[in-house]
Amino acid sequence: MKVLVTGGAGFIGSNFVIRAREQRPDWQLTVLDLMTYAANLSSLDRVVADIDIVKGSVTDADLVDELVAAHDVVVHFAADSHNDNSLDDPWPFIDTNIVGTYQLLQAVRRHDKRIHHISTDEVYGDLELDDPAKFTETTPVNPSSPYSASKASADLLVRAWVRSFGLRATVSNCSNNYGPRQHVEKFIPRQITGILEGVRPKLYGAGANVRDWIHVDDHNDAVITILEQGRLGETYLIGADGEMSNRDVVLLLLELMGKPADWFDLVPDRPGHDLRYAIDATKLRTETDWRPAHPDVRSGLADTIDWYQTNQDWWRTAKVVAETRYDRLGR
Ligand code: NAD
Ligand code: TDX
Repeated sequence: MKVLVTGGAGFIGSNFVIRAREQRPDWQLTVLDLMTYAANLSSLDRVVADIDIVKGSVTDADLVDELVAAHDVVVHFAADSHNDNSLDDPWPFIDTNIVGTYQLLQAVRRHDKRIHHISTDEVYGDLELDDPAKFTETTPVNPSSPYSASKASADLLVRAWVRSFGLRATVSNCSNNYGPRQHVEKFIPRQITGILEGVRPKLYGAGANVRDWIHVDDHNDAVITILEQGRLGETYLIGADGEMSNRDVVLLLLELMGKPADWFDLVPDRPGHDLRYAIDATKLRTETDWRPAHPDVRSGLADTIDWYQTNQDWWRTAKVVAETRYDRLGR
């Protein structure tokens, strides 16, 4: 099977390519990636001899058409992905996440291929902290930020192309991922690399917001499972019951990294900050044999800390750029 992986030099996409090489060695993989600030080509060092890499944009209709025609399946990770950046400059989110998805859908339709669209639980908005409810596939979309609105828009385009044109597509909405090769602008790598540099973790607001953490390999195993066992036209929520407040994540990182429990700062909150995300993955668990292999966030975080400690060349330059941006945003 020839698989086109968009955004394959980013966090989840690069881990997907590495995982797919291990788990499905007969797949021929091509990465299409614009190599924005969020990409790191060295994430693919381990597999570079076995894959094709094309530098280009999912918004480039001619390039997308040519690449889709030459593959059987598209796994669409490419996106601008950071909420804070979408509040600062929304346009790249509209362009890549909405227009880019449109170009892929049109090419997949023209050439009668299959696409799996990667999305996020953020399209459903947020839940109250004390609400026992979780998101399911029937929760109405209600996005809060320019980023999540652009992802919800892309999800709706996929659904419309399925209904109107019979497109062979599936969608997955996953909760917050953690693991190796995540950009240092994101919460967990920002705090781990900060602690390694002697900088106290920074919690937005009171640190009470809750995220539902899943190891990136569990997300990618679910994507492989949906490609093979998912029903066409369906949406699947992916999550591993990893709800934690941001404060509890920081306390765990401090403990694992040998720092005192009060060694963090509260900083100004993100505007429109979603309170809580939580995933009910019953549909995925019922319809497929996927089960998370890393349900223990504590041991997953310990491995992630090791990775950032061992791979400082991977993140040092990006760290300076990301913290300069945070200084400007006052966070
Ligand atoms: P990332 O920012 O680490 O990687 C995104 C990649 O897409 C980068 O390599 C970037 O260069 C590439 N890209 C950006 N614009 C492009 C364009 N126009 N054309 C081609 N490539 C382009 O993001 P990530 O965290 O790996 O997220 C991947 C996908 O998973 C996104 O669609 C995101 O919405 C979704 N998702 C992420 C999470 C999470 O916790 N990180 C959770 C659920 C869903
Ligand atoms: O320094 C920080 N301090 C802090 O308290 C940062 C960077 C974040 N936070 C908080 C904000 C969120 O409540 O931590 C939580 C996680 O923040 P992010 O890593 O920015 O993730 P989030 O906004 O939850 O979105 C992530 O999960 C869903 C990904 O970035 C998205 O791409 C994905 O769709």
